[in-house]
Amino acid sequence: YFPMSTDDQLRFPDGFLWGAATAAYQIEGGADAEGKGPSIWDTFSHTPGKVFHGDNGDVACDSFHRYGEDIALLKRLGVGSYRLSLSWPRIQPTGRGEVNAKGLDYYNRVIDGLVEAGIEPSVTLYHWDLPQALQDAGGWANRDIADWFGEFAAIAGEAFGDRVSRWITLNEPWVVAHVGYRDGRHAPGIQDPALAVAANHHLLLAHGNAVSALRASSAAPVGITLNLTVERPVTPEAAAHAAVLEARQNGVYLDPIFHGRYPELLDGDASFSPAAAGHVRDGDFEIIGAPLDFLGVNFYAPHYVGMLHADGEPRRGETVTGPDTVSIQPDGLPITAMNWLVEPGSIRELLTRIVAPVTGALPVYITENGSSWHDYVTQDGQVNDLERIAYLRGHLAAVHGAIADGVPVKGYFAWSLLDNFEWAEGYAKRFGLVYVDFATQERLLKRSGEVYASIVAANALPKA
Ligand code: GBH
Repeated sequence: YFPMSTDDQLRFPDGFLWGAATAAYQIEGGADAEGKGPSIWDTFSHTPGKVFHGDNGDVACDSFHRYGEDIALLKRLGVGSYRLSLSWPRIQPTGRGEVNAKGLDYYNRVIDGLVEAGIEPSVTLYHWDLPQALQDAGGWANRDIADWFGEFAAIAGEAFGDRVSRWITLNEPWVVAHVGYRDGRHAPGIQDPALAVAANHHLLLAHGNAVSALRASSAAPVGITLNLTVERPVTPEAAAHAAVLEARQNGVYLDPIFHGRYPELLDGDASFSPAAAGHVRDGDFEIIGAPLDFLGVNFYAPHYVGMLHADGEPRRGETVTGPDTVSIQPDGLPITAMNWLVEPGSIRELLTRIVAPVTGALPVYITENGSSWHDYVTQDGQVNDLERIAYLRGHLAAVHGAIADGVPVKGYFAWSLLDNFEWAEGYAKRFGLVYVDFATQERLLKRSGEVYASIVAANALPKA
């Protein structure tokens, strides 16, 4: 417990790390600048019909050229850390062998700029932009990628390891495997459960190899970022279904990393368990279980799980998710522009019920949390994003609650610093604390950005 509240504010622990996050493909642009090779997101976004409005990341927020403005915005927010990711094909154009010195130069400029500004670089090695040449060799479905990724991690560790404050090997491996190879809504756009379950296992092996490679070249703490789900059953019979959904998303990553096995609940399910699908070889769990310094958690919204009515017809607010289950949007909860629920208590539930029992005393960082709304600039030149402010305050209060419960949450990174390329949604969905006019690349701090800056400065959340 810590001296955490007065009548009018919730104080965060001393040294709590405040941050903001982005990802390379979502902000950089410079798609073929200075020797960068193509990534699967270049290919996917240039394939008609894949991304809303035909948008792509060729220019994005042009951070390849405007990173200095981004750093100035981070200073205005007053954050202690910036979470950015490296574009693998900017550094290794074909993903193997040859290193593009100009790619390293770009990240050296960014990292040096951050350090000079007193902002700790928190660097994600992989946030979804795989070199296309590796996809052509099978991508995450090819077990060899564990070695390719280990080499890339070694290159990054040697180049930047002296100035990076913390490393994150992978961003959301569940999304990479499930959305990239099962649903196909993300690059590489494959719909094949067998490849998805293979990717799940190879992502974990790659993560383990990266941890070792980073340990050899950098003293900075190393972790992984998982997007964990909270599945809330609305009836007693739905509880078993909710547990399976959590095992398929949380257990398949938490259990191998922290317990050296895949979830028992999925035993025999070759469509979701890499063990059942026969991918596990001797020694794999030793690689996957390499000790970590922290766990990164991304969280946006909970899910409510109910049983499909006997007549097989979904009711209002229900979406059929299986032979006898539905996902429910309960009445009375706000819904973001992404159609995601707003229920701040769910992040506290995630941390106390799901994370802490697995990670114990290991430090936890919220590496992404945020929301998308229909932001616009008013005539007097402001973005009055009151919904984002409410979301931010609600979730920070809930994180504070989790800390009071004893969960060692050491920091919080808002998603995102900037409005940016929101994957399959293109530029239509804005998550930034900073508004970006994509026609002019002008950046404008939203009211949520001002509120975040005041929370960061106070290391406390006003209760009002
Ligand atoms: C993160 O992914 C990404 O790391 C980041 O790049 C991205 O910009 C950001 O989120 C915003 O999307 O079943 O309708 O409730 C988050 C991916 C979001 C995937 C929540 C599962 C559930 C949608 N996850 N989503 S729903």
